[in-house]
Amino acid sequence: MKNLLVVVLISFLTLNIFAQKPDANSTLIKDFQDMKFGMFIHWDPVTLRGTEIGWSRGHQVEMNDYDNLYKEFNPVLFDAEKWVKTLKDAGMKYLVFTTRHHDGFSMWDTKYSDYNIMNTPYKKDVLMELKNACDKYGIMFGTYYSICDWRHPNYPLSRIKGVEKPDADMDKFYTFLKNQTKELIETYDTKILWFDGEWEKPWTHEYGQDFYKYLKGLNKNVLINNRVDKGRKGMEGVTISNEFAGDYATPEQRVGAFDIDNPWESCITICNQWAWKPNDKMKSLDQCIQTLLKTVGGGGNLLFNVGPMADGRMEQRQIDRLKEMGDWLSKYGESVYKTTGGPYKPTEWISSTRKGDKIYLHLYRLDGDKLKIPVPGNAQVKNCSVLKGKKLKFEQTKNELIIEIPKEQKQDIVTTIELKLNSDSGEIKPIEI
Ligand code: FHN
Repeated sequence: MKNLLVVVLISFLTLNIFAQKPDANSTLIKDFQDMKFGMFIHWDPVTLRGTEIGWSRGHQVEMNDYDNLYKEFNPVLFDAEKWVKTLKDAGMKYLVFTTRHHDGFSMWDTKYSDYNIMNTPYKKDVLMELKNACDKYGIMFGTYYSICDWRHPNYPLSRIKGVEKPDADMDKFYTFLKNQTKELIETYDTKILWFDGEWEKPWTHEYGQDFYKYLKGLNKNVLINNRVDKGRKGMEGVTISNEFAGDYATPEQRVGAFDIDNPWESCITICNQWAWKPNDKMKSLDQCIQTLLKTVGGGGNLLFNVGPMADGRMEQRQIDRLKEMGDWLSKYGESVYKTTGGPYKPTEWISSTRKGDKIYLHLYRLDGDKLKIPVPGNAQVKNCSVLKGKKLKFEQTKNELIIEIPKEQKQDIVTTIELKLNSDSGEIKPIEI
């Protein structure tokens, strides 16, 4: 009898999670996947020191110094519309902004902590300004929110040797998390809750499941990543089983593994550090474009991170790099937006996307002028051309598709080839090259 009760309880809990998960085919998830490309922004008073947000507290920056930076924080050159225009010019479709990172500083006018942006010399609600700018320019507004809080007295861990919190109370801390995220949903109408900092011991699978249910109860259409619970497989980002809550997987600082059946989004930095760092190394345009195309080719979204400076500006070199990406997308974006990954799985030198009766090949390197790849399943290629360019000669044998790409037809950074088929590309099973 007892075993039967346990089985019934586990089934109920699992079904309960399913009950809140948006149906994989719902427009919510599909619309998010169709956007393909978003901007991640890591920004708070730590930019005054140019060290890593959260992690440098009590390490590269002495704890009390870190915790008092907000008294100096005055980003007078912050302009939310400029940031959102930079996002749009990059061809990005959504924003995820760090509202509170592991250091516990809240970048909005929250009622639940005085340690917030309104108590800085700047005294303005940057989150509301960003939300309004996103609404004005048709950009989906999303918010990053850290579960762990190394400063908060009720969160048991500080991550600083010798700094203990004997009176920490995790249940009280969970109430704090629920109150703040309720503000993000009800006052700022966030469409995405991008959780992080779930990996430490104090946060449990029970909290994660309850939190997901609570948030979906506030708004069933808010997208919640898999870091709300404990099911994320490290930096690979995949969810280890359906028992764990979360609407999509979150590979970090890497292009995620090919998966066109489950939603996922790679979060990757344009430089090395998440928050602004002086003279940080920035990715080349080739690296940026290939990162985007290989992510999309694998079935994922790319959340590409910038770290604005303490005065409120984004670095001009980062703005310029993002504009270069946007210029490429304005010309060849049909091979990215609203596509599905594959059918050819990404390799180091080629990736692909598909939409309707078309397959797009993104070719990064080709020795010689003949591209030889397996045939696209049972589909017959009817036409082959450089996207926005000239027709290409091709031959389709029983097992091979051979495309001639004369040197003068090759494009900078990546050569995008459009294959027009005699059938729907969606029917083709994934192909290893
Ligand atoms: O510790 C954070 C890190 O600072 C950054 O926010 C990334 C973004 O996904 N997440 C954590 C590291 O996995």
